[in-house]
Amino acid sequence: MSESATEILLLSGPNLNLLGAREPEIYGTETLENHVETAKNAAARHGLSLHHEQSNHEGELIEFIHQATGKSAAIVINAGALTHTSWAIHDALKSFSGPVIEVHLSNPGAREEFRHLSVIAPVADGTISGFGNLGYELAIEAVASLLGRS
Ligand code: CA2
Repeated sequence: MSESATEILLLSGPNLNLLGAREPEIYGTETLENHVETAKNAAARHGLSLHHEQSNHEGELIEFIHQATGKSAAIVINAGALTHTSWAIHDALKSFSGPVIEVHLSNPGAREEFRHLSVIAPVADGTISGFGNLGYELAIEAVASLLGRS
């Protein structure tokens, strides 16, 4: 990554494109577009830009992570249910040299047992969970701080 990179890559995993339409009692009524807008506005306050990609395919998410090297200063990721299973995303994130922040709308630790394990957490600088839309803003604040831009 060039020292001057100011772009944050926001990655959204499987089913997050359905937000707003189903399960509002767990994930709220806001759409993924709303969360991206929140993150973009927070990034702009720190002179950072934000590029968003959503995919329902594990391999595609891995390609986006590979492409971030040399281009993005940091990655914010909500990997959806792949959070709990994808060692391939774990490995891809491990090879990215900038800050990585894991974000979740809900608090997986307070939900079903299978959501208690995150295989992303060991390769993230930190995790923000349970705050819905606010979590996206907090994740960008964390990135700005880690990049020395707060
Ligand atoms: O809380 C989060 O942000 C999650 O990453 C959301 C994932 C879930 O599998 C994780 O355990 C926690 C689910 C993605 C959204 O799934 C939807 C399914 C139906 C309707 C709307 C969203």
